[in-house]
Amino acid sequence: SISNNKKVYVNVIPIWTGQGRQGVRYGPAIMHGIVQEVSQNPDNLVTKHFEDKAVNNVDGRGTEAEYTLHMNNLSRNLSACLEGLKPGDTVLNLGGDHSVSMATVQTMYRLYPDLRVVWIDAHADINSPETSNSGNYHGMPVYYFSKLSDESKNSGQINVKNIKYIGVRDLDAAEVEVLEEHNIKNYTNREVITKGTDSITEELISEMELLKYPIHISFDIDSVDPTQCPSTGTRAPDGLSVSTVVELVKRIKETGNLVSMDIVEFNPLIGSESDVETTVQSIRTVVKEVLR
Ligand code: EXY
Ligand code: MN
Ligand code: MN
Ligand code: MN
Repeated sequence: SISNNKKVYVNVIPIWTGQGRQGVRYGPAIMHGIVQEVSQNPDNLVTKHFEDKAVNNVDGRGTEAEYTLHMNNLSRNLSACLEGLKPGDTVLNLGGDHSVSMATVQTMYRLYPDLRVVWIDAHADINSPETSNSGNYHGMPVYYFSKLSDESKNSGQINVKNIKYIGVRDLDAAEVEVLEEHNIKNYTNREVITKGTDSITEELISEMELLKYPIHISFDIDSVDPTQCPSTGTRAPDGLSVSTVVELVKRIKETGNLVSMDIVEFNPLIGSESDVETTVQSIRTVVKEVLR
């Protein structure tokens, strides 16, 4: 490959208090190993390991005020790590559960107020503490970093018209209402297959002006079909194929505007050894495309 000086900022963030299952804290270290293994430019990786204690409330998730304060602190730490970020560099956040995006997205939004978000997930993660049945913060990040919440909770405040979903198929009733009320588009797996990834990305590009503005991809591995990513806490059948995700990442990268990406919800304590290996293989395939 052509050697270049574009950096990839890799943040290893073992957040696990956004949900109740043990094990998601071990995902980031394994994914970091994958990154090192597939990188063709290891010298250009700028890696930061966040300590378990620094990213998790010791007594569990805590109150809303405690959790959001915690995430806002993490966001400030992330901002400090990204001080040297230059055009053409990429940020790769390895979670942890999806509540980490309460921090990662607001961090990128402060750097790039025109940020667009492509949310690849089986879930919309747009519950508020009031609408959530589970109380789990990994089901709420989109609420916090969008204008649905107020700035006292999260300084992200992205307009929902700059957020689009891919692969969502497991929604709470309250979430269905929010998506309808705010007209937030979700491309189902069926639509992706029928129209093809090329035409989906063309739609994303024209509707969110992705050739002009910076893009963040948040990739929850439970968006992928459980046959290909079984080791995750909230599986949902009829998911995307890994090759669809790879194609999406590839096409979005071709805009030249992909600035950051999260990979979250890998839980190596879920499933058999072979399930974990299958999941690692799928994540490796996606990471290869990200780093290409
Ligand atoms: N909607 C459900 C909840 O709010 O608890 C399930 C959320 C699962 C979230 C996973 C990470 O994407
Ligand atoms: Mn999610
Ligand atoms: Mn999910
Ligand atoms: Mn729920």
